[in-house]
Amino acid sequence: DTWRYAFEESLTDVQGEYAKEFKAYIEENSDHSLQLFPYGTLGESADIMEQAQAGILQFVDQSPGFTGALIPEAQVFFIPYLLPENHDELVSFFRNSKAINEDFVDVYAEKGLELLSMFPEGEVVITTKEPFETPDDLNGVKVRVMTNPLLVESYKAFGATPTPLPWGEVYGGLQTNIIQGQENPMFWVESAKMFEVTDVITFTGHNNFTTAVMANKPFFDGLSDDDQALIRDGMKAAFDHIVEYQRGLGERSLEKIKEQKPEIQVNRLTQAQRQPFRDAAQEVEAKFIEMTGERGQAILDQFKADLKAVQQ
Ligand code: 6CS
Repeated sequence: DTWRYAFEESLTDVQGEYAKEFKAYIEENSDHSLQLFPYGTLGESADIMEQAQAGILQFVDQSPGFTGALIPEAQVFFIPYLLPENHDELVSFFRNSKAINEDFVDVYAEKGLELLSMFPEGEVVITTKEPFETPDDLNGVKVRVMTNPLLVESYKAFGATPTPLPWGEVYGGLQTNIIQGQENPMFWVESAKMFEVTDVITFTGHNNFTTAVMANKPFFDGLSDDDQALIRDGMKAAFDHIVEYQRGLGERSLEKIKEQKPEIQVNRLTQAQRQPFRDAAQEVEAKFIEMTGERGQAILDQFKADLKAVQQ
């Protein structure tokens, strides 16, 4: 039989590399085959999620950035300055976190989804048309964010005017100046040609891009123990691959951008310059609790405990 797996990026982006590794594992170790559907073949992120919930797709990669309305707790990934900047700590967090590997599994299950893996895609940078150093500089700047209520709150707290949009509207929106900025990891700024429509890349250190892979739950529950184990092992193999694949990826992507656009401006905010953005995190955390209540608080507490464990 053939299983269908859709994701939000192209085959050569991080989600595509992950999916290819998973496909290779499944096909080498079983008689099942996997059909991959990259971004653009089945619609936007919201569309592929619907198809996975309906069982038209067996697997879907959707980033929490688009899952916020469906699963409010998944917005925890958008509290700024929560995830570690250090790659090894970050990887260890994703591998060992109880919040991710147990608590979120229950939360996604309520929506008919078997959460199989969450993994980081790289440090988020903000690209804009004009440089900024302070929240004041962002006053009136329309920054596109994924369609996630907490991400909207973050950018309000950062002083900007957040504009939630599906991915397909971002390039054109920047080109026509409907928006003047966006945030994404560096590999995406390069591969999706964000550098063509924005002129300044700013490192604020406020987040790493998280994504999630899940299966349609009735499909997964109906599989034999062997097939379930096969899928879990394939996910582990893909996770191991993707975290190694990402070493130095941001730097390599920046070099490629500079080759194509030597005049690109790159600003790394100093720790002092980051402080007002860091201070905004408290406000965003309070909004998260407002939106998610006791369950959100419990996930956040577990999340922080898991972070502490890897940062010691
Ligand atoms: O910003 C976005 O919408 C997209 N960014 C990444 C890194 N992956 C997929 C997503 O659609």
